[in-house]
Formats: sequence, C-alpha cells, structure tokens
Amino acid sequence: MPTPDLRDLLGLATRLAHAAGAELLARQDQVSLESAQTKSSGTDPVSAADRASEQLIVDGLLSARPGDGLLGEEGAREKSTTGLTWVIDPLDGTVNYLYGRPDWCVSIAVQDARGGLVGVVHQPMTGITWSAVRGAGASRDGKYLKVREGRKLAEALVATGFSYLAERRAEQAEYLRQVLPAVRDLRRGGSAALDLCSVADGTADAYYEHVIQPWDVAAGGLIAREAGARTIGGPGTSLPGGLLAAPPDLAESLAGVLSRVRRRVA
Ligand code: 2AM
Ligand code: CA
Ligand code: CA
Ligand code: CA
Repeated sequence: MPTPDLRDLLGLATRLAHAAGAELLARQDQVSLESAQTKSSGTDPVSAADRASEQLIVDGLLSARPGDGLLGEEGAREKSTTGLTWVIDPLDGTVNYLYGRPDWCVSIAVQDARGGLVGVVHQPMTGITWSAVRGAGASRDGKYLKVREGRKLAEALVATGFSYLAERRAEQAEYLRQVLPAVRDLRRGGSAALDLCSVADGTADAYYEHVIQPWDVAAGGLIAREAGARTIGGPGTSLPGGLLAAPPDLAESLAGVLSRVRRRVA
C-alpha cells in the first residue's frame, strides 16, 4: 500500500470537520432548550443533526478515500482495505449543543495499525480548530502547541466528565471525593474531545474520564500526545475503560490518586 500524503489526509479531515460544523450550526436553531424539555421531541432534532453531520463526513470520505475503514458514533462501519480507518464523532458535546452552549465540536481522526495518524477537532461556535499529525506536533489555529511541564497536582486544573449511567456516577463520585481536595479545581465541560484539546493548549492541565468510546478520544488523544502530554488508558491501567491525559509528571501523580481509589471501589 503506498504511504498516504499526511498533508492530504489533514486537509481532507479539516475540510470535512468545517463542513460538518457549518451543517450543525445551521441546524442549531431547530434544537431549542424548549424542545429539549420534552424528551421525545427534544432529542429528535439532535439525533437528526448527529446523523446529518456523520453522513456529510462519510460521503466526503467515501468519495475521496474509497477503501479506507470507517468507525462513526452514529453507525458508520466500513472495513479497511488500505490499512487506514477514520474514527468520527460527528457531534461531541451533544448536551451542550442542545442547550446552545459553545462546548461542542466535530472530531475526526484517521488511524493506521500503530494508532492515530491525523486528528482534527473543530469547535464551530468559536471557529477554533485543533489538529495534529503523528510525529509532527499539534496546533491550534496554526499555532504550535507544547504542554506546560512541572505543574504539581495541587496546582492543576483538571477536566473530567461523568457517565450518564447512574450506577457509574456513584462510583465516579468516589473518585471525585479523592481528586477534588488534591487539585486546584475541576472543570466538567461535556465534550471529551474538547477536554483533550484543552490539555494540549494549556486551558486545562489534565483530563481524566472513566467511560469513553474510541470516537470521543481518537482525535483529541493524538492532539494531546503530539503537544507533549502522556495518555494513560485501556486494560491494565489505572483507567481500564477510560483515559487520562496530562504532561508526563502530572499524569503519574494523577494516575496514582486514581489507582488508590480504584483499589478501594473495586
Ligand atoms: P457525545 O456528546 O458525543 O454523546 C464522554 O464524556 C462523552 O460522553 C462526551 O464526549 C459526550 O459525547 C458524552 N456525554 C457527555 N455528557 C453526557 C451526558 N450528560 N449524557 C450523555 N452523554 C454525555
Ligand atoms: Ca462523544
Ligand atoms: Ca457524538
Ligand atoms: Ca452520543
């Protein structure tokens, strides 16, 4: 298989993230807080927006990159014949979108057998785009990103998220009881992809979450790592079903706190 031009993949991901973002912005008027209050009618316009965004991205990928694999939150599934697979969250931060808050984004990554190759996260309401290419660094609107080293856990602003499953939330509260007194403060933004970008650009120091899906973290995880963060997650780690991202020293100390809680709640 010929090696793809990474600039072409980055350009394609960026164009599709921007087009999907414009589609989502155009639909946001139909998704009012009022409609959010009645469950059936409230969630329908959001699901329609999720699906329309994914369809736009999938159509663009199928025509530009036939043979690449697809994995999208809204159901896109294609096996790869090229060794590359696109991992798509067409709208990350759905609840924020529904409430007219700005913390939602489009997340597109392309992976090979070694993991993330290119990642793009675009936030339509601010127009900010974060991107990364493996081995070539991460940027925010073209500005190169490097995480801040040497920050202690007690000085760290830590982003996190909570599962919507009530039984997981009780467990997450146990982690919070230990983490909250140990850090500067916590932020709960509602979009895992944007949380990871905030670690990359220094608007947070660390991020952890216990239950996440591949499309939540494929682009943001690469962006954080390429900015110099360490990510810890997956089986056998202190976050078996989740992800932690922070500058290396801070990642160690936060992982230490989380694994002590884990031994108690397990
Ligand atoms: P989503 O908006 O694509 O569904 C991990 O926290 C992910 O879970 C988020 O990136 C978000 O992805 C989703 N999420 C966040 N808060 C949520 C909530 N209160 N209910 C359901 N899903 C939520
Ligand atoms: Ca998501
Ligand atoms: Ca989503
Ligand atoms: Ca969802």
